[in-house]
Amino acid sequence: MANNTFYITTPIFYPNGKPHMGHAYVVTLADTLARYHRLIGDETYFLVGTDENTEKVVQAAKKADIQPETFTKEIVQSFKEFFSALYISYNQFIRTSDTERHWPGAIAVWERLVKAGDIYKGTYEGLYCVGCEAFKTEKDLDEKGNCPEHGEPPQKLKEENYFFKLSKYTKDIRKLVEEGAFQVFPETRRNELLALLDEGLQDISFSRPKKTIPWGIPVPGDPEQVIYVWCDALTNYISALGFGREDDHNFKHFWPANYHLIGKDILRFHAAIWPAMLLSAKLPLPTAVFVHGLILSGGKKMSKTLGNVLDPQKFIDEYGADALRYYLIREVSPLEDGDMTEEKFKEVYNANLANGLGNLVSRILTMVEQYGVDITDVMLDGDDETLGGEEVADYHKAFECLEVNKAADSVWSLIAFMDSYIQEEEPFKTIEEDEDKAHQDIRFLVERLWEVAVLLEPLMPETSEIIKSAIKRGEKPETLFPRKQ
Ligand code: ME8
Repeated sequence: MANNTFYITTPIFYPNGKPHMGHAYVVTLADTLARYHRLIGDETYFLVGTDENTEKVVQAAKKADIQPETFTKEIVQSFKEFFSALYISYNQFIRTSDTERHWPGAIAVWERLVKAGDIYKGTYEGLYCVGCEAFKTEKDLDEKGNCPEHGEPPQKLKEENYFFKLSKYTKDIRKLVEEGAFQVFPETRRNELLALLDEGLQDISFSRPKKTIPWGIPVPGDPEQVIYVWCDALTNYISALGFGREDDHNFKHFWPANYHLIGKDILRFHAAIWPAMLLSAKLPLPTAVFVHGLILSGGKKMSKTLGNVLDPQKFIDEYGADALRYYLIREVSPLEDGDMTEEKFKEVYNANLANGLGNLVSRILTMVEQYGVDITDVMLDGDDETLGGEEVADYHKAFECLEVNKAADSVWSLIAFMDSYIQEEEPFKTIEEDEDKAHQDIRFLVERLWEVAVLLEPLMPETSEIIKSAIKRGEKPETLFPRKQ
């Protein structure tokens, strides 16, 4: 029987600075889901990338006094190194500056919109926030007339642009959302979208003058205009699969996506503009958009002014990538905003990793070594009939609802069960008077430990490997937490 396909994407990030904790969060969440789907046998494709043809990037390069090409190349390299340090198992890293892989798809979509009669020329007179890379209206601003997100006044623009007939698709999108053919999770975000659709969508500017974004994708037939950042960026999800190119096998195979993972800041783009573009282009819509919460620090948005910005690389260097992954996955619910401080991080690191999982692994394998327990015939396939059955079922259920924090909870329930098993059965004592029973108990614990390692693979891939190889050797790992001495 053919396996299911599973296609998951993250937002493509602006390469105007180094990766921050929010980037670490969404790629870890997506990676955990991708690894889980590989674990259950789905043919999985996981896409990440960078959003480069933007004014924001042009400005940052100018400030650094480097050509945008060189500037982005360096930042992209740092993103790739960061993803690799965090064990992000992406299948492709798409760059929107890639003229071979991305541009044909973006141009092909534009041409389809034109063919549908949905692109027209007009004059845009209004406001633009470079921070958001988005057009604004007065009601989007705070009382001082600033963008609430970036604290700066937007630019005043008067430009001749091409417009997209977004208004035409309000009803169709609403119907698809209500029927469940296009899903938006969680419920709060779905309601937010429905409220937006109730107001009715306005036509939007879909191109910018070339003089503003000198290196964007030229509008077919009008070299003075470039395709507007969002029309360009959103198409990455299909251009990366080969849409618009001769080799479109992956597009045919993996599209529509199962999930676009996004933050709530870009809901309108993904849940209104993108589906409208796909309807206009007569292409299938993604099955679902999943909107995760934001990571706050000490209850506040991270900002340089508040001095509460947490650098993900620092956590990887000090505690190891799996410890950071653990925090982001278990201590933050993907459905709500979550909080992170170094203090809280250290607390759960000590309680659940060093003294929790680390201690348990060490205790069990020390007994194996000390008492010469034969674990070669212990079933090590991880899916045998077990007392952990209930936890395993909960784990799968949690993943189906994308509640990765609950999946981690069920692994830690299994860990707690094993701790209490050792406490109750006391194999370290019974070894004196009933060696057989002690060996049997320890073998049972090793079986469960293997199960824990299998279940941990999507969440903490390195830890999973270390535990498995320690079991295979029958020796406790040299170091689990901390990884670095
Ligand atoms: O918006 N907590 O790129 P971007 C959790 N290029 N996640 C956060 C976060 C936080 N505090 N801050 C950011 C863009 N994120 C566009 C996207 S897609 C076609 C184009 C995550 O570099 C969250 O997923 O600003 C958010 O949507 C994304 O980073 C924005 O990244």
